[in-house]
Formats: sequence, C-alpha cells, structure tokens
Amino acid sequence: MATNLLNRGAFIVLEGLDRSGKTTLAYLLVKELEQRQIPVEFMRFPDRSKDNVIGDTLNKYLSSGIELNPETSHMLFTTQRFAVKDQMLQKLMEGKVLIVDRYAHSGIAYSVAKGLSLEWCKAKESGLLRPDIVLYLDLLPSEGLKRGNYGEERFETVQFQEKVHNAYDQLLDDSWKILSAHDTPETLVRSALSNILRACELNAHKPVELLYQSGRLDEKSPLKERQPFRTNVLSSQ
Ligand code: NYM
Ligand code: MG
Repeated sequence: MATNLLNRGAFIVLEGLDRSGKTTLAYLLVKELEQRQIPVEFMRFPDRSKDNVIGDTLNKYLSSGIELNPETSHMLFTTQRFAVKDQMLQKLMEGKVLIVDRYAHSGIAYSVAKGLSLEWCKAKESGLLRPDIVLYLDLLPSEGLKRGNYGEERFETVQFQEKVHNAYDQLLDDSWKILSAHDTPETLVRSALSNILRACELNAHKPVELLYQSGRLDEKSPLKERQPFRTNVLSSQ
C-alpha cells in the first residue's frame, strides 16, 4: 500500500438551497469532530474575501451590486475551487477531515437554474477533487422563505430556488446522503456525524477521486509533484 495513503482525511461537502442550514450544521460538525480529537478544517465556497479580486467580484455580484452573465459568474465560482484544489488535497493527505460549505454542486445547480446546460456546467467542474460524501440538506423552497433575512441576496426567490432544487436532483449519485433540513439541529448532527465517521473509516486508505472524470489521484499524480499553487489574486488562504 502506498505510504501517502495512510489515513487520509474524508472530504465532506454540505449542499442545499439558501437558508437550508448548511453553515450552522458545518460549525456544529467541526465542534463535534474537534471534541473527538479528529483533525478537521472548515472551508466554504464562494470565498467572498474582499482582498482577492474574484472574491470581491462575487461578493458584489451576489449582493446585486454588479451584473455578470451566467457563463462568467459560473467560471469565477469554479476558478475559486480550482485555485485551492492542491491545498485541499494536501490537507486530506495530512489526515484532516474537510467540511466544505457548498462546492461544485452549488455551482452547477445555480447555473442550470439560470438556464445553462447541465453538460456545460459539469464539464467546467470536471477534474476537481470528488467529495467522499455530499450531505444534502433538503428544504422545501417555500419553507426557505420563512427563515431569517430571506430575499436579501440574488437568487433568494421561491421561483429561482425551485429551479435550483430541480437541478440538484439531477446531480444525485451514490456519494449523496439526503438529510431533512426540517429536522432539529441535534438530529441533523447525529445523522451527519455517523455518515462522516463511516466515511473516515471507509476512505482512510482509498485514493481521492476526481469529480466527473474517471481516474484517481495516486502517487504518480502531477499534483503531488507540483508546488501548491498560491496567489493572493485567486485565493485568500
Ligand atoms: N453559488 C455558490 C453559486 O451560484 N455558485 C457557486 O459555485 C457557489 C459555491 O452563491 N446563493 C451561490 C449560492 C448562494 C450564494 O452562498 C452564496 P451562501 O452559502 O448562501 O453564502
Ligand atoms: Mg445564501
């Protein structure tokens, strides 16, 4: 067995409509894992940091300050994910569990909801790291409306969220676990945690796979020979 595959961390993504409770659940899960002395790191997409040009642009776009066409916004969101791909792999190989609030699936679902084709969107995300589990917080679009500060941001309308919901449906695969966003935080944490602990065990010695692409990252991957890509322009980390 390749030595670099000893006890890698699990790659966990939280997905769902706006106001489905992903961020709250992510924080609770990080706390639970830390209490169990399991190394864990939280990340979120988009990164809205004002000190990098893409983060600042996406922040303005989401708060409706500027307009971007669907292809442009899609590629800016996607670029942020590719910019930290090497860093994410490195953390997993160091044995850290990654809890990631939104990922490629948000990118695809929101762009398909705007009218872009599923194939085009998936192709843009192809080659990113594939999550071991996608925990999908299932929320009825009409219920999101009742949650705090709804409607402040672009995309926060019931009609648009219905389309996002339908687009997410088309992405379901065997890595997805559906959780009801209407459950209590305690129930959600219990169920998410048992899925995460199982994923840690099952994947500890498995290579990280690539999203929407056959092939795996193994020892010979060029990714492992390259220096991690760092720039203040694309990534604030
Ligand atoms: N969003 C998020 C996209 O449209 N494409 C993406 O690739 C990602 C990661 O940004 N309404 C949208 C979904 C959300 C918004 O996310 C910001 P949040 O988690 O609501 O702050
Ligand atoms: Mg939101």
